[in-house]
Amino acid sequence: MSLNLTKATGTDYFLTKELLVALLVLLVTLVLFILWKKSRATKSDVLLVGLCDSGKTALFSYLSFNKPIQSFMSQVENIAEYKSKKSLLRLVDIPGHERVFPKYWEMYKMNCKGVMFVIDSETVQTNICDVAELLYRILTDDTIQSNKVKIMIVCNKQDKLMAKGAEVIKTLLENELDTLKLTKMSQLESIDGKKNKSLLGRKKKHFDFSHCPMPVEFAEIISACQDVVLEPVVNWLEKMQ
Ligand SMILES: Nc1nc2c(ncn2[C@@H]2O[C@H](COP(=O)(O)OP(=O)(O)O)[C@@H](O)[C@H]2O)c(=O)[nH]1
Ligand SMILES: [Mg+2]
Repeated sequence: MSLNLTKATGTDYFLTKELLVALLVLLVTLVLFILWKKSRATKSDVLLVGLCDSGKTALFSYLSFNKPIQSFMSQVENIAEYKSKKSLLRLVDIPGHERVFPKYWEMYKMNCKGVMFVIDSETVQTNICDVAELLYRILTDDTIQSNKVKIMIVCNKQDKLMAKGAEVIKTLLENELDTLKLTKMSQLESIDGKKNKSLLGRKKKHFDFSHCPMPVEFAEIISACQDVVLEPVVNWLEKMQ
């Protein structure tokens, strides 16, 4: 009798221990999930990046104040709140000058939810190397990739006579990014002698934006002159949560 009791108590003890472990695992998962949700929810910045003169400040001022603000050679960031239907965002216009860009990029990328990559559609073909180099840096950034930050390639200045459309710009960029990808891969290989994984897209395939781990969209806009057209960008911001 007393032996049976001991056995029963032992099994109970074992079951209770298992239950406790399961509860503990559940609790830790729950805490981690809440922390993860919270960290995603607190990311609220949408960064405007691009070469100088692409129209970042013009776009920033129309989105924030519905009118142009005086644009000097921006050396510091412009910040304003943006209320979308789903969330309160913060727009940050990052200076494009290569001397100051890295400092602001490092400062704001951690809290970033979306990137608007602004392009001057008129001069894009002549500046394709610089445009692609900057875009490559953003698309291959560890933080941007692991947080699956949404990217919008904003083809600005569509009112200009010689402006290229989004489809043409997409092809130009895919070709240039593919060349860059191969160059960077061979540079990495020559440094450590190993066959490296591609940092952008798929290793043996021509680069295509659909190979990126984050969603990349294109839009055509006009952010200065009489007929400002911002609808695609506004719709993209509205979807952000
Ligand atoms: N025609 C035209 N000019 C634009 C457009 N967007 C910006 N600009 C002009 O391009 C110049 C550079 O714009 P800015 O916003 O200062 O560029 P940022 O250096 O990227 O901030 C300014 O003279 C703007 O008025 C556009 O959509 N169409
Ligand atoms: Mg500016």
